[in-house]
Amino acid sequence: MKVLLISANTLTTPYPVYPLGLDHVADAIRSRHEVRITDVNTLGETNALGHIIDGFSPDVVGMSLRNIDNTDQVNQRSFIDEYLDLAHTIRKCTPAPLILGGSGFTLFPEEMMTVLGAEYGIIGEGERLADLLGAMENNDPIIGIPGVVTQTGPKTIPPPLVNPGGRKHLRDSPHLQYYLKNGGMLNLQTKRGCPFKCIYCTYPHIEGRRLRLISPEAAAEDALRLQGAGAKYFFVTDSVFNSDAAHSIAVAEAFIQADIKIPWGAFFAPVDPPDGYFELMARAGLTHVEFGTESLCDAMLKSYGKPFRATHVFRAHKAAIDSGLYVSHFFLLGGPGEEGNSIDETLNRVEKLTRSVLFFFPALRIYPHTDLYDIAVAEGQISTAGNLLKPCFYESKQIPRNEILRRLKTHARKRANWVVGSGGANTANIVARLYERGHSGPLWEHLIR
Ligand code: B12
Repeated sequence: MKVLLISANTLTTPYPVYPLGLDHVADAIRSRHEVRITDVNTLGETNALGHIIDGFSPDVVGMSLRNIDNTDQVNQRSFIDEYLDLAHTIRKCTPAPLILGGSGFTLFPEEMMTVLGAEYGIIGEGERLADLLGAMENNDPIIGIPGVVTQTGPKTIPPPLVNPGGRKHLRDSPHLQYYLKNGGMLNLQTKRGCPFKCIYCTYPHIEGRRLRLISPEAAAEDALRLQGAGAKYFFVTDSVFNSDAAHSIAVAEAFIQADIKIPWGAFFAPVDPPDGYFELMARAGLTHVEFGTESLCDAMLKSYGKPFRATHVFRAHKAAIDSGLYVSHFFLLGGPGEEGNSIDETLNRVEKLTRSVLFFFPALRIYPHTDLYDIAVAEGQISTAGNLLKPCFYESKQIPRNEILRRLKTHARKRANWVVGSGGANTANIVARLYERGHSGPLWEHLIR
């Protein structure tokens, strides 16, 4: 079959993100089907998609829905209307069935099937498109294929694939060139899954709790592929890169062995690192450490279900800084139990995280399949009959959101390394201008004070 896969993501903050998921989907089906990937970021003229569809005549069209919104209560942005426009354009150009997938879709399959009126969707890993296409070709029953949903059938959450494997191809394409020109950043995955139990987080639902490791050699091969394609930087997209310290060490050693020369970054949990951990990472090319710290008040870390406490954060921070790495910390304020004192404790202790960038999100978005969802239902903040496609943010009973924001802004004043929210259109424009001038990578290191 001819399969057109479309990345629908137009968000360019904090920077344009290469649609890695579609490479994995394409890898899973390319031996039996003809696949083309198109990215809306590269569709300059109005009817460009029409021309692509006319020229290719796809038998099915897959739409990748990565972001539903920007999860930023301060500069809120939803992408549903854009997806609706895109789906209308596709429908005008071809009668081919529409198949939805992507992390955003996995969070809201029922809602997105209804809004976009697609024939099919795949919850979770899109490699299962191979099974759906096979059934379509053979006129076999669709209902019952793990992950595959239809308008009327059940929307059952599938078990994760046993062995996902790493990306195997990176074809030169207009969209690859777009990301190389706009920041030079590509990405790769070294494992799937997240074993942690953070109450607000969707990652275990999207990727499963059990870690499924990609071999360090395959990850290094993928990094070499990115390097060969001209990437100036890559991000390791694992939920938490050091959730399996031994595997992350083996990956770093494989990068050194493969002589990876480009810098990279990843998400880390600020837990006690093994001796020499960040030195090894730095030798393997790691330059940017993004710690999911969330709070510096132990009571809040406990409430969030985090697997570390503030003392661990300071030790992990020091280990990364001492290894010469750029360090950032992400904070989530206003969760269950947050009060004036816990906010002050976090904001005052943040000063100890020297030479870093601090990103603050002063509200937690409530997602289905999380403990925060159950807490919000029990507290009457949301109802199980409600629709969370339109973002709903948790409200602490002890401190109103505007008071959190006021305290945060008072502390953040004049500190260039304190960033509130993800930045709106203004940040996107600054980042775009820097990329035009030849800068590459995530760029937040320029804010370090
Ligand atoms: C890594 C990551 C980042 C990195 C990306 C770095 C980089 N250069 O790649 C950074 C930190 C930059 C980032 C930023 C943001 N992120 Co982010 N990110 C992730 C994360 C952890 C992994 C994404 C990933 O690459 N996975 C690996 C690939 C292989 O998987 P995948 O893309 O999901 O594809 C698989 C399936 O989804 C499916 N699939 C994908 N497409 C298709 C299409 C079809 C047709 C089919 C059938 C299947 C299919 O098959 C693929 C293979 O199995 C996810 C959470 C998660 N665990 O998934 C959040 C996530 C995607 N991010 C999210 C958000 C909100 C953001 C930001 C808006 C945050 C912000 N306010 O700044 C920005 C947006 C950036 C942008 N320009 O789009 C949300 C999106 C949900 C939502 N609320 O809309 C997620 C799901 C986290 C969450 N809160 O739940 N992110």
